[in-house]
Parts: sequence; structure tokens; C-alpha cells
Amino acid sequence: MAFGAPFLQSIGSNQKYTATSIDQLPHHFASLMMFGHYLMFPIPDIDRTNFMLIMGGNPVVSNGSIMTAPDFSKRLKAIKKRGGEVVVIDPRFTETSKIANTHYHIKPGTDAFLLLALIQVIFEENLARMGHLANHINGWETIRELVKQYPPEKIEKITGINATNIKLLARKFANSKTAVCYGRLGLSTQEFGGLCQWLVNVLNCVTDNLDNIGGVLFTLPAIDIVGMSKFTGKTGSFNKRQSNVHQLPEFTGEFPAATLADEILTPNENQIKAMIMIAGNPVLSTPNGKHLENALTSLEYMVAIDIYLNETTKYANIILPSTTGLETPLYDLVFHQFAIRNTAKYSEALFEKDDEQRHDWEILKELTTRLSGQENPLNLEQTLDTMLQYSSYKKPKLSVKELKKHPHGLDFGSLKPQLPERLFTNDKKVELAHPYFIKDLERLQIKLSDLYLNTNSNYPFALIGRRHLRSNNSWMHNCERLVKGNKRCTLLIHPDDAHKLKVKEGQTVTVTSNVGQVKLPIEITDAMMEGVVSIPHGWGHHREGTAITIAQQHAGVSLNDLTNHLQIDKLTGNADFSGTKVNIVA
Ligand SMILES: Nc1nc2c(c(=O)[nH]1)N[C@H]1C(S)=C(S)[C@@H](COP(=O)(O)OP(=O)(O)OC[C@H]3O[C@@H](n4cnc5c(=O)[nH]c(N)nc54)[C@H](O)[C@@H]3O)O[C@H]1N2
Ligand SMILES: Nc1nc2c(c(=O)[nH]1)N[C@H]1C(S)=C(S)[C@@H](COP(=O)(O)OP(=O)(O)OC[C@H]3O[C@@H](n4cnc5c(=O)[nH]c(N)nc54)[C@H](O)[C@@H]3O)O[C@H]1N2
Ligand SMILES: [Mo]
Repeated sequence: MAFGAPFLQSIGSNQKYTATSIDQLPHHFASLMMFGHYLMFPIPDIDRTNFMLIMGGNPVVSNGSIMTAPDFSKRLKAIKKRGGEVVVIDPRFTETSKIANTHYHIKPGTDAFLLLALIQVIFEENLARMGHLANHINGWETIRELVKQYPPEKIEKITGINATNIKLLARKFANSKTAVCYGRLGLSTQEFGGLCQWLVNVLNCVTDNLDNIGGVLFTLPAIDIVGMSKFTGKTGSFNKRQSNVHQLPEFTGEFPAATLADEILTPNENQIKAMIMIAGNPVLSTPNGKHLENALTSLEYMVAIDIYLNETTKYANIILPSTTGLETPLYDLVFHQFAIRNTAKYSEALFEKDDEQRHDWEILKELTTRLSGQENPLNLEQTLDTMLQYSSYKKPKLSVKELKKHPHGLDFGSLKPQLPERLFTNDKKVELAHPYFIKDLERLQIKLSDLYLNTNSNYPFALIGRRHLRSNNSWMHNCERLVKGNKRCTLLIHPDDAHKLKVKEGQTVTVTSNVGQVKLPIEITDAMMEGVVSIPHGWGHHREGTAITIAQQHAGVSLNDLTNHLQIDKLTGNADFSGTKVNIVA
């Protein structure tokens, strides 16, 4: 993180792509528009809340994303133990649903409707509360007006959750002493990702749970990237320029990854001819991976900085192999910023590297020196020391040396309310109804008249992904201990759907979308909503020319050979993986 930014500057390219736009871009977008800073994420106060509504997240497996904390299962169970409630909204009855009090199946991609209806009920029944931010919110009346168009009765069919349950949920949420709505990957990587993350914030705000104990709060970690923006001025940007081929908006210096392949393949003045790939495996992780593979073969030159010769790095002319996670000391610059308590932690490397090996930061530093002709005098520890100097926590005085004395990390306590002071908006107010969102509602409106899971179409099923505890995206399948056991790359399907297709447990089916086709065995389970099927992402290791022999033996198929790179959230440019339309045959 620290050595990557100067490296990018030294290349002098204005084309940058990261996993942000196949993941949390809508969170950044909502934060930038509402709070004035793209990294100001409201974090669930899960240890003190009385009610947690989880939408499109499965923290029991993912261990909480944009919500850093050890042992999520324990913390969720603790909510129930103290008399609180956990509700999950997901097209699959997940590992998290098993712990929750209530689970509702939802049709993929329809969460924005549900959120609007929840807020509608809250205003309709006079349950909205301004609370401590009363003088620091713009757009309250606009929200009250616009949600009137979305009563539960109007959206129950489209979401698959009946109006009675929606009303019940809205009342419970609003009447709970404290409550938090948490919306994660399943909400971001869908057609209305931007609207979803905005509405999650709105729901928390209109029930006085924004910046409040037991609701969502902003962090103040020892290395406070957000706070440092006062000096750097880097608060995020949107649409300052557009990508060449599809004219997609820039966000904080990067373009949507969904357009990367076309930027390489389409002749134009700014066509990408060479690429540096750092710790990414987009052949498996980005929509329409095969299309990107075609693009990578056409590059004039490619460098990879990675620990594996895998599906993506095999296209590189040269791989600079870095040390692995276990050989690297770590101070996480990102995830303390999103943690449920204010924390600092330095972890020593578990294994010593040998002389021939280079850490990622060493590779980046050396490349920067050679490209720019200027040597950065600081090493990793010195860089961290510089950042730690600005910590708000003075006892103990923080340095790497001090942190090494606390191998379990330092805990500076629970998150505290910080608004309005922390806001980066011009008028120091929360922008509840930013025009970008209001405008995007027009796109949602059109969907009201569409039937979402159209059973008459050529692609009658909606396909979603899933994660597994012993896997991390694409790159933990080359370790026997992490892949042994039952086959995990299967298609989950509801019993009634399997019956209709006349397919039996374990049988191989062909799944087809408008971009590709895969064959894999099915697993029949009523955890799935009818009409929705699931394949985990990160598999498809059968590709030739890699050197990941264990992964090859557990190849599976790639979910992203079915997802479409042209399917994005038009507001933010984020990839839309949720509810890919597919056909299934025995
Ligand atoms: N073990 C493990 N941990 C991980 C990872 C991993 O691969 N393995 N990956 C890490 C990464 S990179 C990230 S970003 C985080 C992600 O953390 P999470 O957001 O918790 O990730 P997922 O498990 O993908 O959960 C997304 C959920 O959304 C549901 N979903 C899909 N479509 C929709 C929809 O339209 N509406 C609703 N309401 N739900 C929907 C899916 O069924 C799924 O349960 O996890 C991180 N942690
Ligand atoms: N359909 C679908 N697609 C998805 C998702 C989904 O839920 N559904 N999830 C999306 C999400 S949330 C994300 S974040 C992306 C992830 O997308 P990627 O980041 O492209 O995927 P990873 O598999 O995490 O790739 C990590 C790469 O880093 C390398 N690596 C591991 N450790 C090190 C190291 O210490 N140094 C270096 N230099 N390299 C290292 C690995 O070998 C691998 O090549 O995938 C996205 N793709
Ligand atoms: Mo992610």
C-alpha cells in the first residue's frame, strides 16, 4: 500500500484498475457523496447493537468484510444472547443465516426496492428519528417524499418478500433501541450497487443509528488514512475523466475493471499495450475472464508481481516473485480503518526470507527508483514510523518498536461518535439525497415493470456466487490441506428446480449464459431460493501453462466464464455478478 502509490506515479500511466470495481466501489461511492470522503465507511457497532440486519454478506464465512474483527460467529451469537436479533436477507440460506433469528430469501438484484420499502414504512408510520444529527443532515424531506413511491405492497412480488414481513422488519428495526443495517458484497456487485449502499446508509441515518453507539460508527485507528487527508487533500474523486472505449467514469484515479479487456483489445490512441499486474488473478476474478485472457495474449509486454505462476501470471513476459504472506511483516493500513474497534497491530514475519527473496515493498521500491531516478530513503519500518507519529493515541508513544512489544496488538477502545467534525462535505452536513442517487432511481423505476426472474426466457435461472471458509478468491487452491475433502465447486440448486430439470444429486449439468458455458456437478439443497443457483468463484484451474499442480487436480470451473463484463452498475461502474441469467440442462 505504501510503496505502490509512488510506483504508480513513476510509471506515469493514467490507466489503473483494481479489485475495487469488482467489489466495494459502491461503498466508496456512497461515502464520497454522502460524507465527502471515499474511505469514510460507517462500521457496524456489532458488540453493542440490539439488532443487526445483514444484507448480501456472509460474515460467518468471510469473517466480516469492511467490518474487521476476530471471530464473527461468536459476536453474532452474542447479539442473540443479550436479547438482540439478527436478520439475514440473501438468496441463499447461508452459514450466517444458521446463526440468525430470521432469514428471508430475496430475488438477486432487488435489494434497492426492499431498502426503499423499509424506509417508506419507517416514514409512513412516523418511526423516523433525526436524533443527534438533526442540524447536520441535508435532504431529509427529499427522502421522505421519494420513498412514498415504494410501499411494500408494490415491491413484494419483485423482491420475493411479502409486504407483511417487510413491515414487521421495518418496525422492528426502527423500534429497536439500537440497530444496524449492514450491506456487503451481494449488495455491491449488482445492477443497483450504488443505490443499495446509499440506501443502507439512509436506513441507518433515518433511524438515528448513523454515528451512534450500537449503530454504525466511523473509526479512528492509530494510522488514520482518512484523518491524514487533511494534509494530503486526497478525499476521492468521481468522473473527472472517462475510459476510452465504454466511456465509463473514473473513480479516485481508477477505471472499472470490467472494461479492462476492451481497453486492451480496442485500437485507439490510448490503447493499453503493456501491463503490470500486482497480486491479482483477474482471469478468474473479473467478469468474462475468457475475454480478458484473449486480451492478455495480445499485449506487447506484461510484468507480474506474484507468488504463483497461475491463470493470469502465465501471460506475463516476466514474473517478479515476492515473498509470501507468512514471510512478510504486516501492519495493515486498510483493515484497521474498517475495524469494529480502534486498533493498531504489527505482526512480525513468521518465516525469515532468504537473501535471494524480495518483499513486495522492496520490489516496488526498487522499480520506483529505477524508473524515476529518485531513491526513496525510507524502508518499510521507517515509513510506518512516520505514519504512526500522527496517531491520535499518545500513550504509549507509537512506533514499530513499541508495537513489537504488543504482539497481540493495541486496543484503543470502542468506536466513538465523530460527526459532524469528521465530515469532509463542504457544509459539514451528511448529504442524504445526493442528486446522483436521485437520478439513478429513474433506472430502478424502469425495473418495477420488469419481471425479474422471467421463467419464459432462454435463461430461466439467476446465478449467484459463494465463498468458502478454506478459500480466498482464487489463490488458496494450491494447498492440499485447503482443498481436500468434498468437491466444493458445485452448482447449488433448489430441490423443486432439480426435479423439474430431472437431474439427480451429483449429476453433471451444463450451465450456459450469454457469454459462456461450463459443466459441473450439482448439489441439491433447499438453502437456495427457487429459481436461483450458486457456483463459487475463483475456480477453473484446468487452464494449461500454469504451475499450480494441486489446484489443477481440483480444477472446478470458473464462475466468471459465465458472468458478463458489459453487465455493470451504471451509476458506479462496479461489476454486476449477482443474478447472471443462465440456462441449465442435464
Ligand atoms: N473464507 C473466505 N473469506 C473471505 C474471502 C474468501 O474468498 N474466503 N474473500 C474476502 C473478500 S475479497 C471479500 S470482498 C469478503 C466478502 O465478504 P461477504 O460480503 O461476506 O462475502 P460473500 O460470502 O460473497 O457474501 C455475499 C452474500 O451475498 C449473497 N448475495 C448474492 N447476490 C445477492 C443479492 O442480490 N442480494 C442479497 N441480499 N444477497 C446476495 C450471496 O448469497 C452471499 O451470501 O470476504 C473476504 N473474506
Ligand atoms: N463472480 C464473482 N467474481 C468475483 C467475486 C465474487 O464474489 N463473484 N469476488 C470479487 C472480489 S470481492 C474480489 S476482492 C476479487 C479478487 O480478485 P483478485 O485480487 O484478482 O483475486 P485473488 O484470487 O485474490 O488474487 C490474488 C493474487 O495475489 C497473489 N498473491 C497472494 N499473496 C501474494 C503476495 O504476498 N504478494 C503478491 N505479490 N501476490 C500475492 C495470488 O497468487 C493471486 O494471483 O474477485 C472478485 N471476483
Ligand atoms: Mo473482495
